[in-house]
Order: sequence, then structure tokens, then C-alpha cells
Amino acid sequence: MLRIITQQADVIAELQRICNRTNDEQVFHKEATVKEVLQSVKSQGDKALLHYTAEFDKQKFTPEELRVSGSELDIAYQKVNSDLLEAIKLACRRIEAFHRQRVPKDWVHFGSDEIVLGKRYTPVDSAGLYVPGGRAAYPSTVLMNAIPARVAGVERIVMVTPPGGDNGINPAVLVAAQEAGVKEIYRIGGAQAVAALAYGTETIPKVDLITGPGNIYVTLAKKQVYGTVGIDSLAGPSEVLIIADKTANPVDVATDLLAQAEHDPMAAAILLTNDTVLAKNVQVAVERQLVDHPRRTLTEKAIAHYGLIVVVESLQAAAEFSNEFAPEHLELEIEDPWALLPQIRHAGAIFLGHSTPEAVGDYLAGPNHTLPTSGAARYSSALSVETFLKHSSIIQYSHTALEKVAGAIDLLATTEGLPSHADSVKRRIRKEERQETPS
Ligand code: HSO
Ligand code: ZN
Repeated sequence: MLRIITQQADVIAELQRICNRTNDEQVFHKEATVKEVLQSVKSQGDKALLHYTAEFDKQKFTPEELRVSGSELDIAYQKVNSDLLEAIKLACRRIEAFHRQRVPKDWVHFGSDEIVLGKRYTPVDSAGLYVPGGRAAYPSTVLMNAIPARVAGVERIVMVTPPGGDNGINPAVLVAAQEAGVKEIYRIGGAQAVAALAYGTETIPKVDLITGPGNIYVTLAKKQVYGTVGIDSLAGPSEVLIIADKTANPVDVATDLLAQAEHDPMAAAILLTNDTVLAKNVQVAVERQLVDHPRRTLTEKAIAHYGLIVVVESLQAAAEFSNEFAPEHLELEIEDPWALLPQIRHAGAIFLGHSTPEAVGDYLAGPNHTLPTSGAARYSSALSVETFLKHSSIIQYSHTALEKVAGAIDLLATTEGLPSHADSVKRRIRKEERQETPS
């Protein structure tokens, strides 16, 4: 049963408990396992990769079989019906259109002071996209990772995903990859796949950046290879926080809470409302919808442990609690969502009004569905084209411009005890020294 709390004094502690739900001691032991897997793949390449694929995924392959072939892609297209293909294409178009909106542009400023400053954006050469298997093999996640990489101009986009029971990969995932422009796909998963992407093996050349969600082993592996390669973020279980007033439909709100809970037994689904009647009605609607929910067991677990309804004194108070939690997804199911928006400071994605369920954003609104979780919205943002770009600073000084700052640099360099720093400027502005021939 989805709990209702009305005691304001308890709210922060409850929100913190839910926010920190992945910090269990088991992580410590998993970290050690992950370290071992990473080391083995780093030192033994394909041999270790195939060993762990046999051990963890129960699949035996030769190195040549790791890469998904063109004929497998053709078969995947035959398995995906035309309506689903159209839906994937529609999502592709909308996601691409959104991500093309604000691609950062190079800029250079030629100042009247003979100083040129700017920034130049370049994509990473290669990116590896991790796509989970099993329960979480989502074609939408393929699109959300691969399209921004393509828009950024990444030359080599690789996808890895664990093989399923018949050695196969979900056909919709393969079709989504193809539609999004992924040319290189390997049937590997877990920490061993992250290791292969980070260090490279005989069969799989290394990449520069790894993105995409995964289970705890994948997340810990990404954390450990950071530095060897870049990573997007550390994805935790999904979460939604809904702020609703009396104008919200309790059945819709209940469905939206369950839409999050059905992802994962550790997903979080929180409702903050200033209306006691709505709180009760949502609680009842959740129970009813759970009765014949096809994913009842896991969804119920999430609701029981990390589901919560809080009756708040005002929408202002709801916004403050929401900022404390910094949710991945925030729905404003209220009469005037634009009026509350300025109070919202930390949220991965904000869905406004009664006709914008989170699922719209999960699939095809356009903005990315890879969002900061577990409070990370406090300091980070959605996956984007920028994730795949770096920028180089551009700096040019004329001789005159350098002369003007020479004294300041001399002082700073001397203070830092770095004489060659000081000399590198002074030599250039002293004409006579510039004539000197090197001895
Ligand atoms: N809500 C998930 C994304 C997703 N939903 C994929 C359905 N498919 C995390 O943002
Ligand atoms: Zn979702």
C-alpha cells in the first residue's frame, strides 16, 4: 500500500531515505568483483571477455561471433512490424530535431585590444553506448544515446548489449540502433563490456566515452574506468516526483506513479499534494491498478519501499520538498504549472500540466530521457549533444597586448616560484633579447 504521510517533520528524512536508496553495503563487495573483471579484460582481452560472457550471460561465442552481422540486422527488421518501425522513426525524428536545436557553435572574439579569444567544439572520436538487456532492453534508450552522439558528429558509435537466451538481441533494439546510425554492435554486457570499451580487446577497439544506463555492476564499472575514458553519468534506479493539486485526475496520477515503479523494484514514486482527498484517491487508484498489473511483483516492491504520498501545506512547500529531493522526473499536475516553475531549482526533466505524462518524454517528445538520478539533478543535467563534445579554448595575443600584461604575469609567476613562466613573457617583449642567437 502506498503510504500517506501528513507530518511535515518526517518529510525530509523520508525523502532522504528514498534518495539514498542505492547506498547499501553490498556495493562494497560488488566493487571488488567489478575490479577483478576489469583487470582481467584489461590484461587478457578477448579471452577474459569470452570467459565472463560464458560465466555471467551463459553464452559461448568465438571472438568473430561477438559482432552483430548485417544479416542479423535484416532479420531484426523482418521481426519488427511496420507500425512499430514507424513509431521508432517518429521518435528518431523528434529526438533529433530537439537535439539539433542548440548545438553549441564555435565562437571567436577579435577584441579591439588585439586579443583574440574563443572556443572551438569538437566531438569525441568514438563513443560506446551501453544498452541493458532483459527487463530493461529499451529501444528508446538506444535512440536517446545514439542520436545526440550522431548530432555531435561522433565518427564511431559502438553499441554493446548483453546477449539474450537464444544468443539474440531484442530486434527492436537492433532496429533502433540502425535507425539511429549505430554501425558497430557487440553482444556483450556487464562490467566486462565496459572493460572492453574502456581498454579495448583484440576484437573490440577501445572508445573515448561510455554512455548509457546499466545495472549496478555496469554502473560500478563505469565509475572505475572513469579517467581511462569519459563517462556520461552514474545512473541509479529511476524516479518520479509528482506535485498535484485538486485539479489533477487521481487515476492519471496513480498511473504515472506506477509508470515509474514498473521500471525497477528500486524505482521511486512520490506524490506531493496539498489536497487530502486527492491523496486518498490516488492511494486507492494505485491499489486498484496494481491488482492485474502484468509487472505486479516488482512494481509492488517499488511502491512498498520507495513509494510515498505526502500531504503538504501548500504548493510552495511542495516545490521546496521537491528541490530537496532533486528528482529525475518532476510532473507538475496543477492548475497553473507555469506559476510554480520559477520555484523549481533541481529536476532532470519537468513535465507541465495534465496532458504531459512522463511517458511522452520517455519516448518521443525530444528531450533526452537519460537524466540525473539519486539527487544528481542538484549538480548535473540530461544527456545531450554536449556530452559528446569537448571544447578547446582559443587564445591569441599580439605583441602589444602581451606587453600590457607582462608585468602582471611576471608578478604572478614570481609569486608561484616559476621563473620560466615569467621569462617566457619577458623575453618576448624585450626586443634586444629576441635578437639573441641561441647558444
Ligand atoms: N523512464 C526511464 C526511461 C524509459 N522509460 C525508457 C521507458 N523506456 C528513465 O528516464
Ligand atoms: Zn520510463
